[in-house]
Amino acid sequence: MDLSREQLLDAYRYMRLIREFEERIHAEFATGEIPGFVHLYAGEEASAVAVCMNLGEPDYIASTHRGHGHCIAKGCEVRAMMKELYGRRGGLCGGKGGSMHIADMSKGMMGANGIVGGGPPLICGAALSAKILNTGGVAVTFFGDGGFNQGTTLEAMNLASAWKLPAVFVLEDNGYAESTASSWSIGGGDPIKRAAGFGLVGRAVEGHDFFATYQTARELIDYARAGNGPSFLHVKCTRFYGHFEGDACTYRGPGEVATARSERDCLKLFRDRVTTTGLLQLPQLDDIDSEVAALINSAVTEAKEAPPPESVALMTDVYSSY
Ligand SMILES: Cc1ncc(C[n+]2csc(CCOP(=O)(O)OP(=O)(O)O)c2C)c(N)n1
Ligand SMILES: [Mg+2]
Repeated sequence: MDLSREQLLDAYRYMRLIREFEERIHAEFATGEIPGFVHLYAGEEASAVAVCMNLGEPDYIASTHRGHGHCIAKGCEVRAMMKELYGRRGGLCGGKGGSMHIADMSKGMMGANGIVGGGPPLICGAALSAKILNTGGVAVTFFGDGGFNQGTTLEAMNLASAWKLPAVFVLEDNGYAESTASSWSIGGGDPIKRAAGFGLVGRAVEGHDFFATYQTARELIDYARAGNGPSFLHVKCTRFYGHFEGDACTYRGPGEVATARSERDCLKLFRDRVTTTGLLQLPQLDDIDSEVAALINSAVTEAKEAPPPESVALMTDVYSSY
């Protein structure tokens, strides 16, 4: 493991930031103040952070409807994200996009996406441009097990292979697409075999293990950066909340989430590993928890106090001029 202590602290800070963001949104959404639909990423933090810690300036990611974690991991500003969720002025997309349409091209974040399977075609464009312009960049798309069964994803994997693009396809398999179990819905059973059918190198990883996910993502991203073409990462993970806020979760087994929270919580496992090996000390991690809690608190207060977008904003960002 080539991570310095500073990088380990960063990894923990990002994962905690995502968790705190999501836990707070869970509580705030229940008050009715946040408009639209919200899908929480809590439980899956290690995937976004482990992948994005291997990315930098020239790299792009495309996300999903469950996109807060990807946005935070790629460096989107958290206060502006919070305003975006509340639909307020100063939001990352002017308060006009909301949870499912957060984007920040200046950070290489091509957008959360309300269209399941919308991300994979987008990264073919970003990866093609990186290849032609020789920027050294890599493009990564995250998608769920439901998104993995969309035609757009299969076409994008094929195109990336035919064009030998610096692209990485990250399947976040959290066990369900809405209420449909991925163990039932993925024809052929093994996602890696499907990706291999398109010529993609594939790896699988337990997504609650930050270290394994970081190392495996690193190999695949390095492979793309070196000009070897696209690859596929099957991240096995669990979401701690329902498909959307308000989901009664009747399709989940009794104790399923409680077991995941006690045995497969990426933050708990990270804390155990770095403290038992002496890489970091508990007070360092507790300090980060307090810093992050204060940041999220003030982000929520600011978002609630911010005014809505001005009415003239209705007419901006509608068309793009090239
Ligand atoms: C093209 C399209 N079809 C259907 C939907 C409705 N829909 C929204 S999320 C979702 C399930 C997605 O499941 P998955 O890809 O596993 O992601 P997860 O919610 O588990 O993160 C569906 C069917 C949609 N938004 N877009
Ligand atoms: Mg899913």
